[in-house]
Amino acid sequence: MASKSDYKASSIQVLQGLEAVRKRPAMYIGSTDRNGLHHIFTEILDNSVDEAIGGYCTRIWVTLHKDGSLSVKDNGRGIPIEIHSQTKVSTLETVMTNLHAGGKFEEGAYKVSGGLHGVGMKCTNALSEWMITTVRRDGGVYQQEYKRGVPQAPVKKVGSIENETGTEHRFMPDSDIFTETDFDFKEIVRKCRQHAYLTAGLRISILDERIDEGKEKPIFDLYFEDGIKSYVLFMNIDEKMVNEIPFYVNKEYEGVVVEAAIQYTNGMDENVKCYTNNIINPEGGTHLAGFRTALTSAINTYAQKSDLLKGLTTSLNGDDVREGLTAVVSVKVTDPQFEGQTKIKLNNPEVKNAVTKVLRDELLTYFDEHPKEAKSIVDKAILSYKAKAAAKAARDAVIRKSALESTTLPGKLADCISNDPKDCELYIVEGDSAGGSAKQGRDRHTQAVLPLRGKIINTNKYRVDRVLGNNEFKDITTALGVGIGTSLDIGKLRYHKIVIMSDADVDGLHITTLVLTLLFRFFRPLVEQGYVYVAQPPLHKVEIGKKKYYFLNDSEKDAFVKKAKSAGKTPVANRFKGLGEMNPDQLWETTMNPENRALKQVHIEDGEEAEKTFEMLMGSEVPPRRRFIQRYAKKANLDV
Ligand code: 0RA
Repeated sequence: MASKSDYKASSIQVLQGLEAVRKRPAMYIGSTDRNGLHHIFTEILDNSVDEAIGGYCTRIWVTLHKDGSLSVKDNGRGIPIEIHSQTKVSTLETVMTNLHAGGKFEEGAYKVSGGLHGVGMKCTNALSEWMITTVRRDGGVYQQEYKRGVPQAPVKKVGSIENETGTEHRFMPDSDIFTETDFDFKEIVRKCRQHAYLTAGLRISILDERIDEGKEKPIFDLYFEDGIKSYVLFMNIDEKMVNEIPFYVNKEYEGVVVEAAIQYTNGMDENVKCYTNNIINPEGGTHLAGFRTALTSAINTYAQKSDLLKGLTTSLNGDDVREGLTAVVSVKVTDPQFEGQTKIKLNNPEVKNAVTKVLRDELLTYFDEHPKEAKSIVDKAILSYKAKAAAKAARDAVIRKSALESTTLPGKLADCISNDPKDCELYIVEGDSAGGSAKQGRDRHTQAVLPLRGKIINTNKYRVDRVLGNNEFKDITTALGVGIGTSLDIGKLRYHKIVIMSDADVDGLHITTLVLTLLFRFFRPLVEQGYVYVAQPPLHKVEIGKKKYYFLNDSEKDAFVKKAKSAGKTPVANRFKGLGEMNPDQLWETTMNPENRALKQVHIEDGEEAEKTFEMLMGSEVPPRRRFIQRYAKKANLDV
């Protein structure tokens, strides 16, 4: 037994540890909202799942009690209760209060705790108003009770039991800590379901006792005899299968346990989920890399050996073998390393090798033993290969035939005199009448004008061949002179300023967006390198006698009018309806003259944001687009 002074010394350590957790709970469990609340359940569940992964536990019971507490019970070995050599108190107390004790207990095999905020049972204990842990082992029932993490007495034996072992935790989340203390049954089921799929043979039962008397209490029994093989079948439940019999492997290689299940659908989508120690890695990592290498290599090897690649000029590539692929890759690693703060990508280099090795060998065996499935999988990949090759050939042919071949400048382009691109500007102008004004009003030496007559194509909505056939697209492409696609050469750009000029109303904004979308999709380097601008035509004209003043917005105009009136003048204000309303001189003065004009340079601050904005504006989803245009139309300001 521990001496009195030992017990005291350890209690001080416990208090210090608890204080840290209770003072800054978010640092340990992420947040103190609904997510944090469910996180302290996860910490407890994960420990029982670890016991199951180790092969010592087959059942877990989760109960949501009427009083608001939650319990997790397992039939594992039971947390050891004997006195810990370093801390001089029970091992149970040591792990529940996380006294810093190294050694045996810490050396668990494949710990789930490699995930985000893997902080252990101590945190759940510290953040619970009360917690009771019961251990059944060695013929006895042992118990310890805690309040806000503080043990109320040493572990004591409360009964005897034969032939039963396991651990049971029951805890009441502390309402001083959490903004919400009601557990969500669905969320609990979701977390348990994932573990059940990933731990073949483990049965997790969930009971909600909070339901009123007389009503049926929900019970959930999660059990998947075939683990991730069941998971893959479940993911494909509504699909047509290419290989009815899924591929499945579960093997250890140099300390890494590799488990994978694969089944192809006849669709196009790829759906691969990766896990490390039962934690999902949304961005994959070394296990995904190994998996892809093995899959491509094994399929090519088998296809070659079976003489299935006749007529193909190269081997099948990664894209080909991943079309229609549904797979789960789950690895167990003793010391998982993740990339970045969020730990969503696995980094252990040895895992790639292990996954490649195990999967390559086992896939080849599977192919040999299931020639029918193997041929279907290879045929599917070949189909993808051929479809891609055909699409590329067609695209190349169209590109060559259209934009790139025609070098004669479009007839409606009024080019400038200068040949030095640095000095030259191309005004892309909406509509014929505005185009006419711009042609007359411009500085012919440096300013070229391309009026757009027809409707400019929405390049986000149509396939490349349609876009390339569009006359307005061809005109812009030839005028720019840089070519497109892989042959785009920015050195050939004929104008260093490309200015989109359209009306400051909703239609004008729409046209501007269409042109920007086109430039963004087909001439992105021009946008990235700052060659693209949007002109800012004025909205208002104010005349005082013979003098004319122009304003970009309402507030500037109003202020001017007010001031002029207070000086006894009689200003006459007019709103421009469109560019076409201005005569050539006015257009030059207000919008094209480098001395007066306000040009807006188009920036890609964040490529992805820009892409999303274009998607939204130009994609086929109408309501968000309408909202965006309505919201921003007044500002007439598309600063991407
Ligand atoms: C380490 C060693 C042993 C049991 C456990 C951990 C254990 C921990 C938890 C947490 C929840 N349920 C658990 N079940 C088991 C025992 C080692 C032995 O008996 O030799």
